[in-house]
Amino acid sequence: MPKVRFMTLARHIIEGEKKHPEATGELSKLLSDLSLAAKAISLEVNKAGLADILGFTGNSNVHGEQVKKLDMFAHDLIFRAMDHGGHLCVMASEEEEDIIHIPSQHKLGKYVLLFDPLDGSSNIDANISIGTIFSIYRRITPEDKPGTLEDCLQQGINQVAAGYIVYGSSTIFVYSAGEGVHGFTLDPSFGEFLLSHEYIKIPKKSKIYSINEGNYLYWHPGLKKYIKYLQEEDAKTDRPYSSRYVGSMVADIHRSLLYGGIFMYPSDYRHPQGKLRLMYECNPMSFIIEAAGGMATNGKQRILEIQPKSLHEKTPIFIGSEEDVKMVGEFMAKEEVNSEIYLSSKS
Ligand code: P6P
Repeated sequence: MPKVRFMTLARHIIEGEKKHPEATGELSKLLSDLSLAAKAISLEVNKAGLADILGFTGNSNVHGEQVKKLDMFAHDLIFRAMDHGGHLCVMASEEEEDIIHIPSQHKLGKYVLLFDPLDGSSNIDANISIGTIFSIYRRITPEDKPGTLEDCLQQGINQVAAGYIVYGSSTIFVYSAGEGVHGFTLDPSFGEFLLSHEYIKIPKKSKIYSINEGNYLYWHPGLKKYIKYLQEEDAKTDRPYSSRYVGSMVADIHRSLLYGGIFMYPSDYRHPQGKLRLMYECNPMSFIIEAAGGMATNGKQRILEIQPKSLHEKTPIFIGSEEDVKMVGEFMAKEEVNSEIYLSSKS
């Protein structure tokens, strides 16, 4: 990894905006506000086992999933960090069924923030890496009124910035605002995110695949053949691949970004749309991976070109090294079966 400049996240964001004379600095401040929330979440995640905030709140989120205290903490913290900066006209979160309006006493801004406050939260008690994912758009409705659902339901290609924070052995803030993908590692000794990975590029081809093989029975026939292909021995094509699966999207995709790899959460006949959410998981991650030279599809279509229909809609996702994502699409196209026959199949 080439030696990077001694630079904070805040300084890097400002430098990035300086390349755009028309920039108002609002995006810089928005991202800086987000990094403040990330530092506070990191502190709580790292002491979760001690601060007795583990365990269920007894509540459940809009998807009926038991919500861990840390989920709620992260959601509330991001809201409180972002609601008064004057940069946003509306927000949306995995933890809230509807869009989140900016309190009337605060100035409205031109941006929209969608976020998953704590992805992978089912791993919290096992001390496995978890993360925050965020996606930022410019509003498309008139600027003198509160933001609307229409401002939130934009195609991923319209994102102006996106990123994630992975709370692992260290806390890393990864973002792109269209000028490359950059990573910043939190130095807890003085509470700054310092540039640690500049202009990250994902390898075009890898030898790591990441998928929950427990669902093998329910997969598309072409996906079954693809995974079996990866497990065959052939030195010329770097096979067999290694299998790595954390079960935390941010951790699995962060590893794929740095080492190369393909992460897959496909549809299957139990979950025709897969499990992961388009707006605040798949779109931001696809924005990052494409900005790093990778690829992200739903098996047929570029994720960023999917026209959203609802805030919490799910999509199958195949994301990572370009050649690997292309190949799995080819395997599935070859085995393409009529969806009625496939969905009713039992093997
Ligand atoms: P499964 C975590 O619960 C999550 O939402 C993602 O972070 C992760 O990639 C996926 O679900 C894991 O799902 O079904 O393999 O446990």
